[in-house]
Amino acid sequence: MDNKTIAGLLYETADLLEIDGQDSFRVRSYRNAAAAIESLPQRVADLIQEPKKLLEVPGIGKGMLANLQMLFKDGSIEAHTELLKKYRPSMLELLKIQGLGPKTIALIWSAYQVSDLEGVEKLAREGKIRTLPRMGEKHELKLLKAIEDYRRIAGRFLLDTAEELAEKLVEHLLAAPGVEKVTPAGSLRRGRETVGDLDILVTGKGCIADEARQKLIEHLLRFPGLMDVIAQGENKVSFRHRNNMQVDVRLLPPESFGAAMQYFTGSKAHNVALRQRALKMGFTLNEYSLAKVDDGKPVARKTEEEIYAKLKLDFIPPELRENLGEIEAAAAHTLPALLELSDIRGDVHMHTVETDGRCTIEEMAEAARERGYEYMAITDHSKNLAFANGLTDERALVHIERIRAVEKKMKGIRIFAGIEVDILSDGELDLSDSVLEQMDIVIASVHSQFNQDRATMTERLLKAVANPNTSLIGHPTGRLLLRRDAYQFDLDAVLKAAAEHKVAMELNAYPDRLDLSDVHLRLAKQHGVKIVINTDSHHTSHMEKLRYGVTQARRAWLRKDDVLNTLPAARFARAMKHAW
Ligand code: DGT
Ligand code: CA
Ligand code: CA
Ligand code: ZN
Repeated sequence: MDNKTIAGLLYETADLLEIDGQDSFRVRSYRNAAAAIESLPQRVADLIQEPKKLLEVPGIGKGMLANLQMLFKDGSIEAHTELLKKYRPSMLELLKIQGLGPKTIALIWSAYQVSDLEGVEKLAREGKIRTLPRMGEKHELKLLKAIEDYRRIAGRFLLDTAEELAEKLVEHLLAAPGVEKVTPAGSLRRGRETVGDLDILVTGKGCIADEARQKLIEHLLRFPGLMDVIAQGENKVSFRHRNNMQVDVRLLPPESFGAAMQYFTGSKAHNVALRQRALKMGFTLNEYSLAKVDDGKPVARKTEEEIYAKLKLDFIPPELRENLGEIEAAAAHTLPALLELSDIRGDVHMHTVETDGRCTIEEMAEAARERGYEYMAITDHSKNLAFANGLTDERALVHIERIRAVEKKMKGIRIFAGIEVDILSDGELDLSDSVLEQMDIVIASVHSQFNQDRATMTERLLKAVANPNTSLIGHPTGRLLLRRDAYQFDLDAVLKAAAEHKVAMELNAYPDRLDLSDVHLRLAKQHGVKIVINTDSHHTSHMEKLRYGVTQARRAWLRKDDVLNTLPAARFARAMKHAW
């Protein structure tokens, strides 16, 4: 059991205790322990044998230690199990609704004994929420909207969450005898920004004979975290994981593995178009093979490459399989040479302890150098972001000096001095021109007043783009995947202006942002706007997230020359001063 899972259980317990009306001290003790475990560098699983060390962690006392020991012994926490018996698991889903906290849920429960989403929605529609103490019609409408939002995103997961689970499962399955290959397919393989369920394909000798297959399925069912089996057939097992994600595992014979890969990678739209092409050429295409229509003889099935080749297509990378012109391009041999992770020469959006980051300039630079980057930039926040301890003009100038000093003594990497400056509500930048002028890179970002109307927000961004100090716009739409929509503005107009002023757009690679999105990146390219892919790292461990940005760029058909941080340092520096 990993720390994240343990923390999740403790948070849930805290919420349930609060719903149960227990004293706030007890509730807090669970939340504190959860927070402590979340940011603990060592694994609780390793420390559990050394209770003394666990007790040294602030937030973990004797009582909590007993809970953790119980968790590792019986696989559950007593308070959690008991409360779930009392309130049913559907309560946990209710907690995920924006604005529906434990207090309100307790209120609804005590008035109506309703504890599930459908029930609460019905109450709200019948006007029965507004009559509760401290509630009104406004609360009720907000609640209905929140339920609607939740439904739209529920059951989808961020790319890194999906990938993490897939990697564990792949490892687990590879450990079974008779397994040669295990590959994620579906939306994860295509790199879609969020993933619905996991599709895992398994092949090898163990997938052929009945007995071996039975053994393999038994092994699969021992996967840690497997919660319940949804469906089980001869070649397929669907289960739900503890993190609520559904996983479809398919066992396939090696001779048709390529056909299965092709089919289950999708997308559905790509498959439908591909099948039409196959039919026109006298073939049928399904998850077993590409075969001749007349005699049913397979002509390709072992690898995807063979299948695309037989259909007279260049190989189509999974990221492009959305039926957005890739089949036509593959037929005409005009698929782009897509950007690769190795093309990236630097990551230029990073925070340090000077504002809300957790590492020093040196630590960030060291980590960037270890990744093999030629350059990087420190871009801390500006003062408008008060909760992040953003920089004033004075502090920004001192900070530049510090960055330049580290740059001087550090060999093997170029460190640019930059800033992530807030775009204020009227479009002005948060620091003086005389300070911004001294920066190698100015990332201008919106971090406040997301609710401006479309026209105002568009003006605000246009003004920031036109500011001669702006090098690029950070996380341009402000969305947080599965949590917050983009703010309203005319992206087309902003991109047009960006092309004119030679201001770049960021592709923020952090998996909960991926901003600009693949669709927007394509639009940016059409406008001739260049992209910079950044992680926005607040810790050295965040830097590896860059690959998620590269995946989205590939999905947008971007090449190396569409992305500025593939340039050598000197040329990149000029590009940050409007000279692309
Ligand atoms: P997701 O799970 O919503 O993130 O998206 P996918 O693309 O992983 O969709 P999923 O899991 O329903 O199915 C996996 C792949 O299987 C899908 O990308 C294409 C293929 N597939 C599923 N259903 C159909 C179908 O009815 N027709 C065709 N041609 N392919 C299908
Ligand atoms: Ca899927
Ligand atoms: Ca699926
Ligand atoms: Zn930011």
